[in-house]
Amino acid sequence: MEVPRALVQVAQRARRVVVLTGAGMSAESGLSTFRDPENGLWQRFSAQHLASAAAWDEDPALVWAWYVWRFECVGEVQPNAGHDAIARWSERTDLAVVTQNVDNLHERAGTRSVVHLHGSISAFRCSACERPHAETPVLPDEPVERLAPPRCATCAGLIRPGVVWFGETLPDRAWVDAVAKVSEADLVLVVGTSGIVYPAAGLPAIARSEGAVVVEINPQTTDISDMADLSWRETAARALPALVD
Ligand code: BJW
Ligand code: ZN
Repeated sequence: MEVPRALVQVAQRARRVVVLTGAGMSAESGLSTFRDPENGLWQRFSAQHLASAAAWDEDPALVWAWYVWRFECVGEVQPNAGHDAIARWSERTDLAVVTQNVDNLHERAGTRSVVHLHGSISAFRCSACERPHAETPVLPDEPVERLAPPRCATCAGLIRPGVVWFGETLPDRAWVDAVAKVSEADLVLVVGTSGIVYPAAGLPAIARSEGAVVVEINPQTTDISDMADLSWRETAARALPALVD
């Protein structure tokens, strides 16, 4: 595999690297992206009825069942060669991952510095008092359409997934960390995101305005492509090992 020469040079020289990842990063592990025209989650399920606070208020059992299924899917897959390559790179470079993904595949591959902009599918909390809920959800034998969410041991409020839905603000700490990291970076690699969802989609522009080189790795053209210094039309699991090793 031929790595673009300009990218080899900038990667060798970069002292601080940020890898900004989206659902395409985990596609080759077997997790669906959101907006793939054939198999994307939003082709098969309604974002409006599942990934918003209004959906939760209206039908928490529908939303809970869907996230329990997603939680189970994450447990069944493994980090791919792209996650592994980033983890190896992080051992020899000042590298941070800023991810929109709610899976834990970067951590399972061994990357230590991971900022989760949209929360985590395995972090549950009370929707009323916000206390974390450590118990793993009870998984049904087969996928079900509705499942009653558990109740908080302290206030009996409903337990919700610790993810960021449309219309909700990102966790303060994660957003502040992400802006700081891309502002200090020499190289920001944008891997497997459509660049549609804000404010995460604004990070590459912040990085460029602060002097970083922005390189996209994505088999498709995206909303980031025009502003990137370079777009490499490859998949994450093919491109990243070629770049890193
Ligand atoms: C591969 C590959 C391979 C495939 N290798 N690549 C108008 C303008 C600006 C903003 C807004 C607006 N109207 C509304 C908003 C706000 C809204 C927003 O941005 N909406 C847009 C859709 C327009 N944003 C929000 O609401 C955010 N909060 C916010 O703004 O707070 C302030 C506020 C508060 C109150 C009112 C208003 C504002 C929160 C956003 C939360 C997003 N949540 C989700 C669900 C998370 C939980 C869950 O997992 O269920 O996050 S939505 C979903 O999209 C998920 C993802 O993290 C996110 C981004 O998707 P991603 O990762 O880019 O995936 P895809 O599928 O889109 O793209 C995959 C890419 O991979 C593709 O390009 C493929 O080509 C590529 N690919 N195979 C490499 N092998
Ligand atoms: Zn509670």
